[in-house]
Amino acid sequence: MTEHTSPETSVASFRSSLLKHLQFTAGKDPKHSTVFDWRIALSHTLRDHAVDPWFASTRRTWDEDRKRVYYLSMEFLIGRLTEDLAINLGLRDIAAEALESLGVDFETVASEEPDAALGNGGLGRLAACYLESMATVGCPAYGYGLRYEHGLFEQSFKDGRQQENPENWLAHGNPWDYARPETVYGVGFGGDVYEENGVLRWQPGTHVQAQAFDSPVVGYGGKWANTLRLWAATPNADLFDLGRFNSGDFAAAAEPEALARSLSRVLYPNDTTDGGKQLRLSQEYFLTSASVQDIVRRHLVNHDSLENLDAHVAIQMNDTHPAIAGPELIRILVDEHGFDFDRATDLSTLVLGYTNHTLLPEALERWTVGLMRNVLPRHLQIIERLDQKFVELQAGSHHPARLISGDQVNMGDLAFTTSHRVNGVSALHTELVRTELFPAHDALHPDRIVNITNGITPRRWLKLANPALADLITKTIGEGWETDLDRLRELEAHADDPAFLNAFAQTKLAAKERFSQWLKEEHDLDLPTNALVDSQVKRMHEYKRQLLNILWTIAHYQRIKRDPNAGWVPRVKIFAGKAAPSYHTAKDIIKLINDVAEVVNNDPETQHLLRIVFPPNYNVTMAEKLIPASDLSEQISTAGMEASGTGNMKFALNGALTIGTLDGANVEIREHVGADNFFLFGLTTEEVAQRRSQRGHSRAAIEKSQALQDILQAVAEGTFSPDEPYRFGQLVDNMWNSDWFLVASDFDDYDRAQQEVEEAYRDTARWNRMAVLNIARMGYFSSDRSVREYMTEVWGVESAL
Ligand code: GL2
Repeated sequence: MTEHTSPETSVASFRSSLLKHLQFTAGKDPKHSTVFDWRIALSHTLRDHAVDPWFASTRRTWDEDRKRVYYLSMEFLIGRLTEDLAINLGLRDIAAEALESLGVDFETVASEEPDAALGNGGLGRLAACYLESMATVGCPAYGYGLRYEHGLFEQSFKDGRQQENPENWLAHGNPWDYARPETVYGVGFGGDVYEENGVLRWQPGTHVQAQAFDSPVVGYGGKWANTLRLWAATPNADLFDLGRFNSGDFAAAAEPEALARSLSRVLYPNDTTDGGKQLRLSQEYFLTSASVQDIVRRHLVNHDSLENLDAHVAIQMNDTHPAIAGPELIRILVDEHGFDFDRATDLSTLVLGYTNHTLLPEALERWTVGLMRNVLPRHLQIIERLDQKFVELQAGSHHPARLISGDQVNMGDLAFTTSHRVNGVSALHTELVRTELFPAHDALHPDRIVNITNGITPRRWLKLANPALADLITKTIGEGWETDLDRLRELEAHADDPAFLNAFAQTKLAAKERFSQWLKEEHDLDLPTNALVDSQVKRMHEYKRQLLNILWTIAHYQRIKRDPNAGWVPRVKIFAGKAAPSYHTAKDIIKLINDVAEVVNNDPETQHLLRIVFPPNYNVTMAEKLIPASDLSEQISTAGMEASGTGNMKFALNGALTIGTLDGANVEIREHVGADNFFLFGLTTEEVAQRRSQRGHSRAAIEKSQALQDILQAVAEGTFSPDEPYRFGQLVDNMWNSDWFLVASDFDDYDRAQQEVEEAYRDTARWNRMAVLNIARMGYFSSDRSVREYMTEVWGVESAL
């Protein structure tokens, strides 16, 4: 086995590799090198070190004919890789020293890397954490995704409103991946199905080529490495019409090429909603088909049949996006390898697993039968047959669940029927998946649904993001917590030690200063470091209730104005997050937050006690700076609506206390850290259902709350939008008359919990003790634990370590 790289690599040899790459890869001499050149040299030097463990792991998997996991995901929200890889290879300090000896600063170079933002939010970041954990625990695996030319749009604010600008992470190339021009598959679209000698044949109307790009994913300690294989749509050379080009029609000549490329051109910017667009379905099939073809080809390299596929292959569908994997695998088995339909279905089901990430009806993908027929006519036939089988299985039921209902193909139901395991992502969510989403399926297959609570990688989210805290932990309990996060429990013994609590407070201050400096440099924003930092950072969505937070902030502001000397705890309210470009209400809420910030931040009476900071373009890199600097984590979604959340875990692991509802993984976080160390408020899932069924619930709630009436009146009167007093009329109107997300119903209890926060924070020792207990008890939420559960409960794969 390849050893941890660090002992063998000296600063001197790292330095000479850097210089070699600077000269031969970047083509520069040190005297004339820019930060970009140094980044190219650094990333190539690090990548060189990844190759040995990568080859060794791949070779062992082949030699021992190990079962492999294939993680299919439309999103991998990776962020930057330089420091992550340096840490996992044990080269972080060596790289920094080598650069320093050349007069170059590691952080400056690492900060030059653009974020790989190939994802929208939690679902995509989870996939990235799981990749890193699979490599760390030695699970032989491939991540399969799309190599989008443009990741998630960049957000800016113009007059406080969100603007979307194209993201261009590949503009200067990607130093991490290897192009594999020999690994290409044709992916078919459209066309017809016809019969030939009693067998059905699909003759696609067009083909688009998928080309592989591979990056090594190295686990912590460098003992194992897996592959992230991203597909890019590459048009055949013959798609370019040279005749037309020569005759001067340049645009038309390039058109077929452009169309083919569109499959990996851009990430759809919708978080938990779906547009139902043909291009999106085509992207999903493009990813799935190329991956399944690749998996089948790899299996056949050293097995003579596909009969034993399930012994060697586990395919995980990250949400319904790759749900066409079932029909695709069945199609390949039946049409190309002569399998009987039922046997092909059984085998596919043994191979496939499906993770559900949301209950929101708008997120459960449905495609019209017409669209399916146009794009994937053979797959539609297969789905029709699966639907028949599904109805037969439910014999006796008057309203059987269907894969196709009316003119809609239900991808969630399809994913369920073609998987041997279906999992939710927190205990509460899994229960709701069982009872609300898939009760008919659950009755037929009571063992199929399992829970696997999400996790986060402690390497990126503690060691990399919070070096001061990570050092304190290592000094206190020694090394090893990075791969055995339960060891953080040992910190509990220090939770009453004033010296330790003080040392913890110093790490928090250091993180605040770091973030404050970054905010100044990047966004010219001021963050006081002597205040309680209260953060809500995530996608903008009504169910996440940023509105509840900003309305409370208005109440807090009004109270400070009324009584400025009441001993208020200075607070900074941080908001960050993007709204889907067509989600108008979410965009109005962004505008409201920015408008309130404008008034509050410019009020000399309150400035020293309350600030609102909303940096644009929240991404992984910002999260790495912001989360460690936070004292309070806002996890305030309407109960029953956030499947899990993972930001909640990152904050608690970094010693922020949570103010939250009994939703998603909040429930389990509270159980682990202890109810005394968590600020709970709000209706429960059952109460939410009850409340929604009461007519006039929002009006009744507002009429009961003087605070809420005052706030809504201020907003409605244009206190925060003097140039356009009725700007937020719709938001206010909706609060009185509908309020599906129960902002009004939960307001007073949230207010109460915020008062408790205020009181707890005044007692510094008590607060720090609570924070330390949070850190100490978060071991369960390591993504290593989640991945090991998938390995035993879903994939049937053993660690190679
Ligand atoms: C999400 C859920 O909304 C979120 O609660 C969960 O933590 C993540 C990961 O399981 O998945 N589902 C989803 O579609 N997105 C999410 O973040 N985008």
